[in-house]
Amino acid sequence: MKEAVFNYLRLDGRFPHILCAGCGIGTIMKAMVYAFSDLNLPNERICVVSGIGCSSRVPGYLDCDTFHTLHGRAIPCAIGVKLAQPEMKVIVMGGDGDILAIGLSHFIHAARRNIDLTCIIVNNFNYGMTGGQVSPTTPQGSLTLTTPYKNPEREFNILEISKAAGAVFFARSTTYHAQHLKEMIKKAIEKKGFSVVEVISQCPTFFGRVNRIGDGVKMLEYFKEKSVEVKTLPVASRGEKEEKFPEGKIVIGVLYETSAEEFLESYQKNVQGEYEGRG
Ligand SMILES: Cc1ncc(C[n+]2csc(CCOP(=O)(O)OP(=O)(O)O)c2C)c(N)n1
Ligand code: SF4
Repeated sequence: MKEAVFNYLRLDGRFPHILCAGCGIGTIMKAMVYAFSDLNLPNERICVVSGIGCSSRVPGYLDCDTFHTLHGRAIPCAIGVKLAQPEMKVIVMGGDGDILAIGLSHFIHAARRNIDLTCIIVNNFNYGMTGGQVSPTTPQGSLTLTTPYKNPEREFNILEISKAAGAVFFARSTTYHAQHLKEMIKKAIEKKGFSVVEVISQCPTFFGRVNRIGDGVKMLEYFKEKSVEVKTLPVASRGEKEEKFPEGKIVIGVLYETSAEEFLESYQKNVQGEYEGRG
């Protein structure tokens, strides 16, 4: 019998995929379709939107509504879909460059509005598709093909940006933790409001090789060794400033959760109130 997850994949000649051997993006796609399956989401109620980049190729393999749009523009397009079809589960999938460089202001404003979207950020610490340039999440001191003397800039803390902008949910996982990643994606999809999942993923072709971490397997071993689930940390130290990758630990799990009025709800309320006021 065909596994239920195959119902979410376009098997009509799309595969094999274009990703490099050992890339983490396929694992993230797999976790996503297993999350859809566990949540029993009908294909016609899912829309996955992406910009441009290796991570953004994922919607092309999915058998649901998909929207592969311009670099950095996935979030505004997803907002349009959600406003037109509020009953859809709308998921944005993109790279650290797509969402946090060219698309950053869209990310911040979507979080501020608290619109009901789930944003999956594939953090491979560089621009994979265009040849391994530095990105806003490249750790200070790491090598990329455009920072051959080590990146002098401090990297973004995606958790702090998300919180400050108004996101109501933030989880982090890695491609080593496939089950954990699936659970984080499920929680994010179920959360009403703007939810973010940061996935630490390997780009062996550029980041792993250039930083001498090694191939895909070596990078996964690295994630395994460096990660710690937030629930296992003493409560008092959970909110502390994290040690930073690559020297420090990668803290995974649900790192932030709160609730606030969702954009479509406040929008409906205001529009309705306005009409009632006039009547
Ligand atoms: C407006 C515009 N600027 C630049 C590009 C070139 N470009 C395509 S993908 C990309 C970066 C992709 O990096 P990231 O979002 O981190 O995704 P990854 O490939 O690492 O998954 C860039 C700069 C483009 N397509 N459009
Ligand atoms: S360049 Fe990097 S991110 Fe892109 S497919 Fe290859 S390994 Fe994956």
